[in-house]
Amino acid sequence: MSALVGVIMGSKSDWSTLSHTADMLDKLGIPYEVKVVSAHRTPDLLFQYAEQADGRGIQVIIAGAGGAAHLPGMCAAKTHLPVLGVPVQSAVLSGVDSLLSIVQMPAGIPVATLAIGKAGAVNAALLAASILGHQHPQFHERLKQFREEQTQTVLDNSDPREA
Ligand code: RP5
Repeated sequence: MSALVGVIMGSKSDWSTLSHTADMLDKLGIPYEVKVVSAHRTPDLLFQYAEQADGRGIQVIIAGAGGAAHLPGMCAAKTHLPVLGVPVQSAVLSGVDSLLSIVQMPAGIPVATLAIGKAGAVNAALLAASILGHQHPQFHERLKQFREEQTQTVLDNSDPREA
């Protein structure tokens, strides 16, 4: 199966965060592609990527960026595909800048905004599985299995004093 999820990020330096998205997509068996696409440094590439993604079979775009994080919003402006935004934890403002840059979209162009950093990166992959699962029921099954295992792990480790 060719890639269904496009994982893009503003810089190579975002990979330490977005690699958690990739790990979870791997775990769920969802085919994806990864690419550095910068809203500011490669704006023409961003437009081309967003315009062509649908035609290439991509069904969900996960876009991570930090600081003045315009990538998810500009991507959403150029595609009808669902765009999930992951705010990368920036060095100077701890990712609050990234979060506010991504979440405050004007009515009319939505970006589904996740939490700052690793939690958001992991959850973006899980949300992609939820979205894709209607057309590809195997991803709903894997998502269900992941949730059951997660629940069991918590139940099996309920004493916080145990290592
Ligand atoms: C943003 O600027 C990127 O998404 C990255 O989080 C941040 C810093 O980029 P680098 O200077 O590390 O390339 O565009």
